[in-house]
Amino acid sequence: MAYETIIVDVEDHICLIKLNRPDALNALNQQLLGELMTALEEADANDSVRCIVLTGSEKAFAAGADIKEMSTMSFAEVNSVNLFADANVRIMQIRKPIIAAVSGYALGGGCEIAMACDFIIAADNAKFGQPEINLGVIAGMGGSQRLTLAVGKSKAMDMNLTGRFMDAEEADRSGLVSRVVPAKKLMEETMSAANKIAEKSLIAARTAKEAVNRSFEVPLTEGLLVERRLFHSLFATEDQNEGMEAFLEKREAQFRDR
Ligand code: CO8
Repeated sequence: MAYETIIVDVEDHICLIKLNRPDALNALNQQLLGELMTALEEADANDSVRCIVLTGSEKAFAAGADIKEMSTMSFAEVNSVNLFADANVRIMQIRKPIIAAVSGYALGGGCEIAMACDFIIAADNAKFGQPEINLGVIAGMGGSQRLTLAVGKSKAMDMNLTGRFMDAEEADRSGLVSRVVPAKKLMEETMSAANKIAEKSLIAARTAKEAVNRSFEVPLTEGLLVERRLFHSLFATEDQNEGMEAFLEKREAQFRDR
């Protein structure tokens, strides 16, 4: 499919999706969100893709929902714009691993989309924020929920109430991102992480993702039971056999996603 607001490139089992509205700092309008959802769902269905990377430009991952597009909407209109509400639910339904590579601003909906990915690798110039309060509204795509789960109540309240930005160092310290790398090395480091994931058994990678995500939804005892059952289920795969045999034979495993 031909996209106008994103650039999609599939190479060596990695699907790289680049948000591409440079004049608006990658603000998320309906078109971009629609194209992003289609690209993610296509990557999930594409057998040659084993990991997805979502990124923006050096200046902005995404500076939030498109304020120009949103500003004149009535309650009825904003209430009926399913793409806003659905976007991060649909991202959660993608079963392949997704890494967000964040450089520059990840604000409002931009921060929320990054948080809906499986983990965030931040450039040292990254800035995260939920500044919706400055516009007379609040976060609407997970910024009051996922941010609180990631960094705890005090910092989430601070960011949602004052609208202040969190820099990369604070985001790292607070657990919002998995690591911080020099801005110039962001894509190299992210693609290296994506390649590592792409080398694993896709069945195991999907299952690991499913198990971690369950921890947000269910109590610990239930989550541990789910994890145990998922662990058991992997013993029905050829990849488990191959992974363990390869270890014992001191060679690289050749996973076949079976
Ligand atoms: N929407 C539309 N256009 C934007 C946005 C945005 N979110 N952010 C930046 N732009 C545009 C600017 O208007 C400007 O365009 P132009 O050149 O035509 O005037 C261009 O991008 C460059 O921006 P600036 O000149 O402002 O660049 P600066 O470097 O001076 O500042 C900032 C960068 C700090 C990122 C600044 O642009 C800014 O504060 N942007 C807005 C950030 C924000 O408030 N984000 C939250 C938006 S609301 C939201 O995300 C809610 C999501 C939930 C919806 C769920 C509904 C169910």
